[in-house]
Amino acid sequence: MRRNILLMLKKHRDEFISGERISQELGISRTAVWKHINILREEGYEIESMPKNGYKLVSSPDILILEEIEEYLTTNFIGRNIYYFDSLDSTNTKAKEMAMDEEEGTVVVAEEQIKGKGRLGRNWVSPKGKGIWMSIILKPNMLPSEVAKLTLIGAAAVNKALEEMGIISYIKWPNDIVIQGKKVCGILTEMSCELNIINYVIMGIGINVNLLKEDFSQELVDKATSLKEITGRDLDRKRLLASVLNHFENLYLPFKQRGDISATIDISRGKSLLIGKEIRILRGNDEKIGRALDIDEQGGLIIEYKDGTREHIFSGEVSIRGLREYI
Ligand code: BT5
Repeated sequence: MRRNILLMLKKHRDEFISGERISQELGISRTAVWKHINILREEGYEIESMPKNGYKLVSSPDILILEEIEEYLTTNFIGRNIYYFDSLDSTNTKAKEMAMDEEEGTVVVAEEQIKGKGRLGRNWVSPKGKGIWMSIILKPNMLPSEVAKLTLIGAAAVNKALEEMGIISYIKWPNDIVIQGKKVCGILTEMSCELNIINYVIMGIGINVNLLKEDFSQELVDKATSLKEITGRDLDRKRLLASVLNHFENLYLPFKQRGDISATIDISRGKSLLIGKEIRILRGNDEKIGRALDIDEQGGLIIEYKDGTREHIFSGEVSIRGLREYI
């Protein structure tokens, strides 16, 4: 019910709407309307009320609930169901708990993560209200070996969404978004599968939106940054979140339906931070040096070694040689 009241207020954003009209349209008493309005106020909505005129929505809180996101969404199924939490250990962990019972495209968002996860058990800094910490539940009907490509789709979607906001970013294959040599976004793709069947995939995306330098530890401050640090202004998390989901669906659908990942590969190549550079490739304890030549049609990074041999790698840890910073 509260959602419907909010939708009515949003529809008549710049005008008053009477309590009587709300109560009639929604079939509830005027006292009930008033109670819901008060709860909305407690949630951070600024609602003006005038005895004769009714209610007017003045401003909405900066929270990532569906009601706030959906006006920017153009998707059919990605993000049409959003579970919102004030605080979680990790949105990926929560999404995994929920995945078997949820529809594909369901999103889990938290304002903060207490134990945000990176790859290989690493930590992801996720302070309250400053970033986009979310996980998308996916149920693609494909071989588990195809799943690494989803990370590239996630990275391309974030790159495109930032571009839409006038921010140029680069993709450090396979899972980082980098601006001015520092990481602003990381992606953690996890999967549950049996033999050749995927039960679900969790695509965790963390974007540093309005974090300040002091939000990062001493050690991180040289390798991590936020969109606010880069642009000097607060960015609209709701619009950005919706835009990432919109781009994600656009890039994901052809892949899910026909295995077509070409649009993503174009972005991965065009915005690649690695192509043409000498890089260090770390896999387990094995470290190799090579030159990143290109990204192939399957999303693999093509590397040429000193002896002229080439290899296509599909996962791993890479860094650019000779650069001391994070990349
Ligand atoms: C990643 O791992 O980049 C994947 C990060 C995924 C985070 C999202 S948030 C929503 C969802 N729920 C989760 O629990 N996780 C996902 P990796 O490539 O391993 O990078 C991790 C490393 O990045 C750390 O060891 C730090 O050095 C650095 N780091 C930690 N927090 C950071 C931050 N907020 N911004 C930039 N770098 C960070």
